[in-house]
Amino acid sequence: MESTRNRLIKLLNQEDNYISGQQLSDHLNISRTAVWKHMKELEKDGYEVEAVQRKGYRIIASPDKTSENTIHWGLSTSWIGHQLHHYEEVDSTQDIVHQLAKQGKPHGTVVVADEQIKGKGRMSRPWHSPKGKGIWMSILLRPELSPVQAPQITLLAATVLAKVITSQSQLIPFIKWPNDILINHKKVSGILTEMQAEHDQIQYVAIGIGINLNQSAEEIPVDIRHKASSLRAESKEEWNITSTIQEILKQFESTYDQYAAEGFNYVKEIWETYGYKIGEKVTISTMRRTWEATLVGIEPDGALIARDSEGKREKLYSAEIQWGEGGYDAK
Ligand code: BTX
Repeated sequence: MESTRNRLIKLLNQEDNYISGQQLSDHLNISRTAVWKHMKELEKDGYEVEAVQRKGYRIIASPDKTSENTIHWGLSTSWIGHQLHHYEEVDSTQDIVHQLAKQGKPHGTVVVADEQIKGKGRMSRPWHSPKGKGIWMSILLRPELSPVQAPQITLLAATVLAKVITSQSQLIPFIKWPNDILINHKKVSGILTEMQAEHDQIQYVAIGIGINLNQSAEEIPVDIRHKASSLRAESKEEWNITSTIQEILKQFESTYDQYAAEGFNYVKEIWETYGYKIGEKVTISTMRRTWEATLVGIEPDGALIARDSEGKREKLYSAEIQWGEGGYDAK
């Protein structure tokens, strides 16, 4: 059910059309006083509402700050992000989404924060998440999949981010297996997937997405500057956080629906077109040996497939890959 606030925003935002207080109260089925209170709230959120006598009201400027309202407004999805929780500051959006999942919140619930104090990467590594500089977001999914298929969702999320970056800029993103997004060999985004499963059934999956949007090169911490960047540093353009979140949610929903209908091959094909060093030679070191291989693609269980010089294919799960010259090697 759409909130009164959202319906109010939509009514006020009809191009060139003013709408009277009475019409708003009739449409929304609330009193004139309630309409007025909502208007005040909108102004607090940063909307500018123009009031013209005998004509009515309309929105002339919407805020550039991120909030539940600004994300909702103009979000044309059917199941993702309808339940949306925005925070100015959290330890980690993953912690919050786990709590919400345990409270029974639905498939498609989204948590967004302006800043994370304890943003986390894989294997408890830290994820730098400075205030207002990027997208720090978690999505709750309740897929009907077996736990072994969970890596497919991570791969899917990476294709979504690559598609959004491609559609919004001239940048050329690559997905470094399994789930880093690189631009010019530097990481601009990471994905953390955490899963709760029982009796061979996924209860829920929490997909954490971090994207560096507007840090300048100097704002990237010194210790990772050689291997990390932001979309702004690479594109030389400012990125709008709210509209990029909307774009990701829209693209996520359509990719997920298509995947649910067609299966993993749909994701595999897109992933491989963006795959970093796919079709190229790299050096691989496993516990047993070090060898030269050509990267071929991905498997339904999330493994990376490599082919050795004799044409023998091998599945890699957590091999150390030396990505080669100009490549991304650091952890
Ligand atoms: P990862 O383990 O692949 O990457 C973590 C590593 O990346 C760190 O050890 C560091 O070297 C480097 N790093 C740290 N911060 C950044 C950054 N901002 N940009 C580029 N490189 C960085 C990747 O883990 C998964 C990251 C998921 C982050 C999201 S944000 C929303 C959600 N909440 C949360 O706590 N985590 C996820």
